[in-house]
Amino acid sequence: MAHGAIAAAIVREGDLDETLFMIKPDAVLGHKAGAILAEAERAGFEILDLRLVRLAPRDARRFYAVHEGKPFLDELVEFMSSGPAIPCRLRRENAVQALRDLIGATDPKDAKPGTIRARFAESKGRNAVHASDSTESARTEIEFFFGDGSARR
Ligand code: IDP
Ligand code: MG
Repeated sequence: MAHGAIAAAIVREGDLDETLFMIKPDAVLGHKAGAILAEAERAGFEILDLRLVRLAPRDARRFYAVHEGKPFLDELVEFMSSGPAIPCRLRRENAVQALRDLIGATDPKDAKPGTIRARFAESKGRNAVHASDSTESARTEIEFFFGDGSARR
């Protein structure tokens, strides 16, 4: 490989980052997981890891610890532990922002047409998917599901 090509490959590699995506129980039980993953792949995300989990309420509360004290937290914990979910470790250029753009606003009524939540979410609570909101939370959330001492069971 010519020197310039190696340098270009290193730069490209450096532009890639990771984010945590999760298909929530409403979408898994609604048989939408395959279609949703296809959307992510179509948008250029590479699946680095993926698993199917049934979150215990305790683990759902730990995952959403930043929402401690919010009025919707109990409902969210109950929903997230009500059925299977599929956390996925995804990689792409500008992964965190690109995935947030792809999923759309929290409430499907506000989500842009064509986004995953506009297409697949039932409501603001049962909204089909989760995506990390920053590089820092991506790191923590990937660790939560795929690191040592993760919620793996
Ligand atoms: P996000 O998932 O778009 O980042 P957050 O505000 O971080 O939205 O909220 C986390 C999750 O909590 C949402 O995806 C949704 O499932 C749930 N949630 C947020 N706000 C409400 C609400 O007002 N009612 C019911 N559930 C909510
Ligand atoms: Mg959030």
